[in-house]
Amino acid sequence: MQIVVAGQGYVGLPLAVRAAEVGHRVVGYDVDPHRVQQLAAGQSYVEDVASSRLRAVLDSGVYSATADAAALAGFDIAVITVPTPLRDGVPDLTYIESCAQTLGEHLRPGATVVLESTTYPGTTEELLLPILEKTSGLKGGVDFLAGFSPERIAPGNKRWSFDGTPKLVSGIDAKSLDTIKGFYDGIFQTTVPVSGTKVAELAKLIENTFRFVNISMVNEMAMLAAPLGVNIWEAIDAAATKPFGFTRFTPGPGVGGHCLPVDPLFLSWKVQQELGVPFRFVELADDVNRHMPDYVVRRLVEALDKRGMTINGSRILLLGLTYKYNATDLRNSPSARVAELLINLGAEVRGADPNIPDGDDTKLIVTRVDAIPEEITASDAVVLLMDHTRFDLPMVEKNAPYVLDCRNRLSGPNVETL
Ligand code: SAJ
Repeated sequence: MQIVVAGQGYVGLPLAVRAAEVGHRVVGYDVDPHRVQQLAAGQSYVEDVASSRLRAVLDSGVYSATADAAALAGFDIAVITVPTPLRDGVPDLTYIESCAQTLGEHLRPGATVVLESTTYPGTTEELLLPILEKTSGLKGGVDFLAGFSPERIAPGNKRWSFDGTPKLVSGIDAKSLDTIKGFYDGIFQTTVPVSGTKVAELAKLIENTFRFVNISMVNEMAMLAAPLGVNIWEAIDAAATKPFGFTRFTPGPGVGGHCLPVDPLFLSWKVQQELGVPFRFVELADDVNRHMPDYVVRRLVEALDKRGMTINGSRILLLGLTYKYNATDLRNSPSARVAELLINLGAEVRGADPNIPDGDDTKLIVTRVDAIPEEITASDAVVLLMDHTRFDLPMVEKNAPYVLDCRNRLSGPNVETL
């Protein structure tokens, strides 16, 4: 079939390439001409899509990348995989809206549109469908089909591959569900049909809200265990020996990324809008999460104080600036807030992270350095925020005058954990 995947980011590109590999003719549409240029040149920028795979589907003519909407004409199925950020706590669905406008202008009878972008329940039928109908003059469920299928991509996850992860599928009606399920059955090993688009929209938010709330809970436990003189890491590992009814999460400097700190707030925003009541678990988890950097800094101030030093004028080295272990992404990383708090207290803050793409240097508010012995020994304190495998942790442990270890990877008289 003729497939359009609108949005060629970490969600859209893997889907587009996989759909092409299983035999569809795929147009990867993205409004960013630089991205399109890279794709057309066979250069993948997504971790789980090797450039060799991209070049193979380009060379065989089953995939093409474009920023030209005219190339969307005649699609059988269009999948929307555009970002859905929060703007000051409010869901920003403008990317979905503009994408729907563009697709609506090329929508023809018998075609199908699937939304994959994470969003609050009701978006598919109350926002996407009306735009498609208005711009195409066609009727959803009559002239064209539509549905929602959330993405479950876990970049770098070796256990669950792109097509090995069960895929929720839904439709605005039975025919839409049947068609959408059929499309994804050709790509994913397992598809899970649900009764309606709102179920699929909410399921996705439940998945990440569960994760966010539980990580925030262990973060709060870390703050409570320390003054109680209990090693939170040992206590969690002990709890994890329970073979049922427990999911192991570990404390850290804060939950970052563009999923977990964002998705749950889509839900709490919608609940507040529609029902006029707060989603208390999310609000509390968000509050705990926002204050983790403050807790990290407080622990650092206390540690320096014990050594007769003040944070003002101290030289602090942050190790691991991206949002999670081995990630390259800086979005919503707790390191930014930790650095801001330290700078406001008069510290000289440097940061080391071998995973940050050179182009992203400009986003840093710290002086970027390498995690070399000279930097470690010259610091008054080191904070291990993310324990990337590319760090030489034994060297850090040996040379640092003091380390606040947010990942429980180091030991020694100069090391304290969260
Ligand atoms: N984090 C902790 N402690 C934990 C787990 C994570 O502090 O025990 C922190 C990380 O350092 C990071 C943040 O939480 O700052 C998010 O980490 P994550 O492992 O949840 O990774 P993400 O943000 O890439 O989440 C994505 C999600 N995938 C989708 O939404 C499709 C999430 O549902 C997945 O579970 C996760 O990937 C994954 O497992 O890789």
